[in-house]
Amino acid sequence: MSTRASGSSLEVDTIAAVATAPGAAGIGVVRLSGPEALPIAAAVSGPLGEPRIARLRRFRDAEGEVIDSGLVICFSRPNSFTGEDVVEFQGHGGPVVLQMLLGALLEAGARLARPGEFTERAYLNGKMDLAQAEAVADLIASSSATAVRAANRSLAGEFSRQVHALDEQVLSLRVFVEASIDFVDEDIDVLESGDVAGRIGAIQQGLVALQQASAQGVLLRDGISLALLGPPNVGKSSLLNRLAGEERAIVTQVPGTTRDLVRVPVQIGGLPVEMVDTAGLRETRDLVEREGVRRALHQGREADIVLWLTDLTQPDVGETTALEELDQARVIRVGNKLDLVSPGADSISTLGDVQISAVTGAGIEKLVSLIQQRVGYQAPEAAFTARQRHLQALEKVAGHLATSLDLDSGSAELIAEELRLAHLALGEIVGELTPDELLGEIFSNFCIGK
Ligand SMILES: Nc1nc2c(ncn2[C@@H]2O[C@H](COP(=O)(O)OP(=O)(O)OP(=O)(O)O)[C@@H](O)[C@H]2O)c(=O)[nH]1
Ligand SMILES: [Mg+2]
Repeated sequence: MSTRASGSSLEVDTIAAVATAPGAAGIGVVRLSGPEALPIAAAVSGPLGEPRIARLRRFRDAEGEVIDSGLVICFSRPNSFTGEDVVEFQGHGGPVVLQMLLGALLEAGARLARPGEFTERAYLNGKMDLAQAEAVADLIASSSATAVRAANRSLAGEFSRQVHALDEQVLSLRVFVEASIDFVDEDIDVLESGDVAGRIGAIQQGLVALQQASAQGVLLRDGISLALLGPPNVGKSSLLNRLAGEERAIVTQVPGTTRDLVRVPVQIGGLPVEMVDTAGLRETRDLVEREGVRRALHQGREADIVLWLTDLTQPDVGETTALEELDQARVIRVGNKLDLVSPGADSISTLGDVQISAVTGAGIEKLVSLIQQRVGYQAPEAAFTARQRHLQALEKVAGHLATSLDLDSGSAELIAEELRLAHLALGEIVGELTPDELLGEIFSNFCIGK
């Protein structure tokens, strides 16, 4: 589907950037796109040959000195990523060599690309819609295999298709309601006639399904933050290590071992999680530990989920003021050291939401599924990635549909207006009606070279 932002005009500069990550690597890619891409490339590499055929060439600077040798491939418009003439140089992946190659292209007439500018051009040239362009960035930033698969589905247009399907329903209803404006006399109820209310209800149902799927997509893209909190020595660092699958934090029998925050990215059933281990909470005169406790409390307030640990063999140790101050919807109480408790000890079963042993691994699966439940993650099979921005737009749509049903029934004009606004909000997602400022903000969050 070809889409184009209203009001945005295509720039005609030819842009260039290093497309591969900084650092030393076997191969590095420099990308060039725009109307002068072919002559500029030829100035550096000599004749390019036919499109899509890789050629081995020497890359030279303006003085004719060899910078590198490697492959050059050109793509003629519109059959390229951006829809413009594109040339890719595959040279040796050293940071200096790539900068020198880039410098030669700039000297030959290209301009350094802004962050996300290649993808922005792909969008402006109708190669992909806005939700797909965002999926390019999300694919690159994916931190779990599930997130990669989901981003690929968005990139292939799965999310956009569902948005369009909903939009078509809104539009056809809007056409019907607008047509009735001219004919309806005062006594006829527009909501009743043609089952407008019923059709709005059906759209609402589809919308709720899309909102739920998108919320999963946002979880997959953004992940969650999870803080481990509790008194000293209860096994917070041991649990961090167990969930990370490696020894990331120091564990000793000395209370007050952890002082700094220890952050470890993990994934739990495909859900990206940033786990943060913290200092055990207690009153202390030690300056360093006090700062650790302050940071721990701060982290507890910031995190999406707090695992509050206690030692099942000493359930009454440790103060609970900090626990009570937390939003309980975000807290999961975890009783640890289950292996030290003799089976059948009565008080145990009621301690916390889940009992585990960080040492033996008992109860960890139950803990993991509690975490997923608490954030509403369902390890979706055919998920797509989505962004907070998309959720907000869908929320707007829901608001307009609800208002249209609330309106003084019979007012076709007002219903039509709400449907028009719902259509605009859906258009924002795929970028058909997205304001330029928003576009600028979206693409500026990409890296240079994307
Ligand atoms: N038997 C048993 N010992 C555990 C378990 N979890 C932790 N421990 C032990 O308890 C002690 C403290 O563990 P840590 O993981 O360092 O505890 P912490 O909560 O991070 O402690 P601080 O960093 O001091 O706040 C260590 O000796 C661990 O081996 C468990 O599930 N079972
Ligand atoms: Mg610790």
